[in-house]
Amino acid sequence: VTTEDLRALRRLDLRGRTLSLRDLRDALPRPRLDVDAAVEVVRPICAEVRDGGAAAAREITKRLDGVEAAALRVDRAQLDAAVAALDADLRAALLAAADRVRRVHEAQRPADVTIAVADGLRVVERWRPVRRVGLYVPGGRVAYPSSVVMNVVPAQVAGVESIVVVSPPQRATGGLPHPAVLAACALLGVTEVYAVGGAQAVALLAYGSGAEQGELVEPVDVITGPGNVYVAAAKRLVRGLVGIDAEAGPTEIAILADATADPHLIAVDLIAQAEHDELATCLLVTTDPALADQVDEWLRRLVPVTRHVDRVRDALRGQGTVVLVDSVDAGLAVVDAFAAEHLEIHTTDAEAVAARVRNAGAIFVGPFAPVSLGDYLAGSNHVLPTGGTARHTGGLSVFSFLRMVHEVSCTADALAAAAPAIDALGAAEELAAHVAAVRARVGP
Ligand code: HSO
Ligand code: ZN
Repeated sequence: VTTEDLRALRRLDLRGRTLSLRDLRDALPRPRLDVDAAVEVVRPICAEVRDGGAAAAREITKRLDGVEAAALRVDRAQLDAAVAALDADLRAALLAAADRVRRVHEAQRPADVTIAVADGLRVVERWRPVRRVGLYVPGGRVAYPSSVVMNVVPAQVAGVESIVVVSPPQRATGGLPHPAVLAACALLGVTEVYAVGGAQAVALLAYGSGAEQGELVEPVDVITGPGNVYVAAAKRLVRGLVGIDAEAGPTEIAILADATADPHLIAVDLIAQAEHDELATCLLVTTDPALADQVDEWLRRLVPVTRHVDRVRDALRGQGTVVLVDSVDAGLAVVDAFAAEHLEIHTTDAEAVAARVRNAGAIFVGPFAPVSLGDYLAGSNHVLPTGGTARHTGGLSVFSFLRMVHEVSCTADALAAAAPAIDALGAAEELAAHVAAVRARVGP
């Protein structure tokens, strides 16, 4: 790798220009992921698992991934062995991360609310957890025990009774999922783990499997967790039958910076996100062209010596962009249009600027709150909306595992008081039996 291999980041100069929201979105980088095409690929796979259960999921894994799981279910001794083999510092770090994530997510747990709507008529809003959740944990090139924490802890805090993890078997570990993933599961008290990945794992979670199909796996109510395009496609396919968190796309960072920002810190944070994926998007939005030049310079210096240089270079070349704007206000319009998974604010009065952001998965304020802190140890969740979906969706939280249920109670008098209005509404909709159901109780 030579320094020539990294040219300056692509520049988009919006100074003195006002683009429509549509044109602005089109001008910003975003890798195309064809989930629709992948849905057609995974459709027969999911059907096979629906009909053939666990045995089919195993057979597909052997056929497509070329790995044979020793057994579909990881047994207790294997989980214990993974914990025993875990490096002591990593163990302590995982527990520290889980503790912080638990503290933040416990504060999210909503209280039930009782509303006295009228004399004798009461509505209680109750938050109920779903019963069973399936968590997909990717394997292969990336195995993230931190993501086990980010998915499992909020489900536990929400009160989910049954949590199951699926993760692809690795050839290197004799057909078991990644050992750090197994250890993280066991540390958090998750003991139902299956060595299966890909679309077949998502289908297995959604449809379940009968004991006569090789293994009894009860279907889940919600599936969460990131995965590749086939996992995303399988989630899209089973959505409705089960709830899904989101289709996790390639990761993104946007940094909003003015002339007070430190170009070195911006460069290291862009590289940190780019090391996840050659499809990662790194965006710098700045009022200062000189800062952009300095960031370029740091990138030229740092990229060639970074661990995952190929991936980082591909991501920066493919999607890396600097947007030049006239003011922080104009920059805010750009970051809102982009709706990044992660947004860092490196400006004067960063907190006030952060408060004005409308669209972002998570916001990191000032020079000492890098995304890497949020990935591991801020207590915030790192499962965040990508691909612009931050415009309408938040990150994973206890609410991903809760539903609100209205509970209605009413006295005879309160029903009688409501009856005339129900008569009128029922008449307008020509639903005489609705009216009769009330009148049967309170008389004419
Ligand atoms: N930045 C990733 C999460 C992650 N980072 C896991 C390290 N491990 C997507 O938010
Ligand atoms: Zn990360």
